[in-house]
Amino acid sequence: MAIGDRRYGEKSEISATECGFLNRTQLMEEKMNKTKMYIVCILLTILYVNLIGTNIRKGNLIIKLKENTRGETLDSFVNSFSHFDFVERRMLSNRYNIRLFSYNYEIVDGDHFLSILNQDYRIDFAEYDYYYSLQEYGQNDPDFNNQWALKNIAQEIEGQIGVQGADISAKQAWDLVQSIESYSHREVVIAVIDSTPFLYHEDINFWRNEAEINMDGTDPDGNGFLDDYYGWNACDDIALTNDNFGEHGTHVAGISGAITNNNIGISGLSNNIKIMPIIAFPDDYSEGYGFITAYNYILENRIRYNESNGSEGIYIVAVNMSYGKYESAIPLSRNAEYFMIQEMKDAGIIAIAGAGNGGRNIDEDRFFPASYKIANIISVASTTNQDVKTPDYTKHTATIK
Ligand SMILES: [Ca+2]
Ligand SMILES: [Ca+2]
Ligand SMILES: [Ca+2]
Repeated sequence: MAIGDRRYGEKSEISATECGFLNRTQLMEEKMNKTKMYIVCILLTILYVNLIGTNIRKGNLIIKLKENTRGETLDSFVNSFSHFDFVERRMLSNRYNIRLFSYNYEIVDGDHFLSILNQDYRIDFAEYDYYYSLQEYGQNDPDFNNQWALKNIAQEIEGQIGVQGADISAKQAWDLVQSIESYSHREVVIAVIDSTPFLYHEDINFWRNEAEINMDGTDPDGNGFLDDYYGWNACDDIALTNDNFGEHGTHVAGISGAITNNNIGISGLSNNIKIMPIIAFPDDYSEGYGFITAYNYILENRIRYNESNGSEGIYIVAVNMSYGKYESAIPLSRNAEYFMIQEMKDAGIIAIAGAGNGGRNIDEDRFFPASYKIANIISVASTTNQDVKTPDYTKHTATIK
């Protein structure tokens, strides 16, 4: 089961989930400033390396000399190339007699000079001095380089060269908080209301209710939901099982909750975030009541957490809503969904709502829940890897930064 297919085509509504979450947690501004400086330094380094067209540090050479090439023999060796402005710069390893030298690359071509040096009886070998870069977090996931929405380095995606930096700055966020769980000292959960994901996906961090016993008809954690070990089936208001899992639910869960830096698949937007699956879609369409049941499950568990100061309940910080309905006749308030999302705001939960795939202006042609005017809703549209809005998705309304 592949996750993250949409990464090739767009920055999906899900991909902004933690973007919103991180904004709301108000990550330390001074660290952000340091990060910006750090990024500028990296970019300048990249620019410099690009300008010289190679990772070679021109004018430097690293040479391992023969053990007896020391003292006068070393002086003689250096002097024999003095016409190239050849000088010793520093000792790198006295034990192995490895040293850094410099020369004037405007006088002699580096390749040519190395070919001469490597035939010299006084050395073991000579080589260029290359630039190294830090191994960046997330980089060992094999498909990370396709995840331009996390880091756009102008890579080519399906024949289209991206615009560098047109991304959600995920890596800068990771620099600030490499593990949300260790940062917050508690299990942090995102509820994903969708179709059933594949609950045993090897690259997704699913939440499990460890205080529950699965499928024994009991409620040992006392939250009022029997057997809610994997999550909740809001369509039928029963415990979630792994039957009939769907591609959409797995994909959406993976965008946020894929395990980063595990050498498998993609990188998740959050590190150590847990994904709580709540099922409101038995198929591609769903009746509306299931969503109210879904919101109820989220609220019951988060309010319990709040009221017990974290000793019970679940620390659900956000809910992902990659769904909606075009229905301009719906009042902007005074309906059950509006009410429940407002309650979520009061409980401390951010609601991330996709702004629709119909290419419409949802201020006029309303799409709910994205069109509700509630402070905890982040309505998210989609851009391409060239930083223009995806035509088939919503337009005019959602601002992506
Ligand atoms: Ca329970
Ligand atoms: Ca049980
Ligand atoms: Ca991974």
